[in-house]
Amino acid sequence: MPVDQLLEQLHLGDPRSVARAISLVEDQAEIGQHIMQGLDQQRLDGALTVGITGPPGVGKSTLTSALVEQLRQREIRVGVIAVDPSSPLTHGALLGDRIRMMHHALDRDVVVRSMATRGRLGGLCAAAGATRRIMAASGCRVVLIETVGIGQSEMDIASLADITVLVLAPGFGDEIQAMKAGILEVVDLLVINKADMPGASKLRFDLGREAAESDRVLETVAAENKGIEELLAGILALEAAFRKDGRFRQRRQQSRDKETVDRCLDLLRDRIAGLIRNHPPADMDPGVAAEVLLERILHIPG
Ligand SMILES: Nc1nc2c(ncn2[C@@H]2O[C@H](COP(=O)(O)OP(=O)(O)O)[C@@H](O)[C@H]2O)c(=O)[nH]1
Ligand SMILES: [Mg+2]
Repeated sequence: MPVDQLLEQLHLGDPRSVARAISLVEDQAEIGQHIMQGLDQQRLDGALTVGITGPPGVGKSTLTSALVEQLRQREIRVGVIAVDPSSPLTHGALLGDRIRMMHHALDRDVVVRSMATRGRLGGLCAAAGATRRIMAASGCRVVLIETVGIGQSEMDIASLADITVLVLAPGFGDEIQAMKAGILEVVDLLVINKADMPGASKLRFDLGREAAESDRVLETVAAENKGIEELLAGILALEAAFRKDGRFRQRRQQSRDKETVDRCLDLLRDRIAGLIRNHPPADMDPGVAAEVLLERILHIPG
């Protein structure tokens, strides 16, 4: 299919064209760049990306699915990106996510994409960034990105998002001990899921006074759709506030810059590896070899 036609179908929301476009961009084909440049800028600006992160097992996928349900009730088209940073050997997690999204499988206004890190976080950020833009251009008003973990790398992926939601659950409080002070500085909303389980109020207490008193801490029972409407309302209220006070624009710029750096580093890594393969450095100290190579690479036109 010619790229113009693909773009036209994509902007009409055709699921297969969306999937095809994402694959072409992931393969870093030249056509991928044409696609990215042809995306409707207004739709990109208007769409909201929400990062949903937290330790495995707290209920992120269940919560994501419940949010999708809630959005669809409001007839809002939604994209979901499920990121699995584990090795390709544990595809079980990805599959689980897919199955949980199954009841949306026939809904053409729910666009789902899973991706694995393949050990390249920079590449992943770039891929997730491009994917959310394609989804947005296809008419998704909201794109949810589910990532596992609360480490720096997951926060990096989450930093792609306009709004970040950290999900915790009773029994998972230990994971955040190290960062509990100021946790609300890194995330926009904190969700205590599995509020039906004993320990939910203790978790809230453990998060400290700041968190306990904040209206940015919400409780949900994702498995029973409880608190989801309030969570969505909270997300949309934050979006409105951020758009008004300029933070939305500022974050978009930051995430674009970060994506650009990541993309550069990826390209550079490939090019350097190629150079070393073709012209193995003589018996040089790697530190010296790196200096020499970098000097050369920065002077060689692509
Ligand atoms: N009791 C209870 N269990 C839940 C809730 N939400 C999710 N779960 C269960 O927790 C387990 C992990 O959920 P999942 O969504 O896969 O977590 P993820 O690894 O964070 O994506 C599953 O067995 C869910 O059914 C909840 O609100 N309450
Ligand atoms: Mg999950």
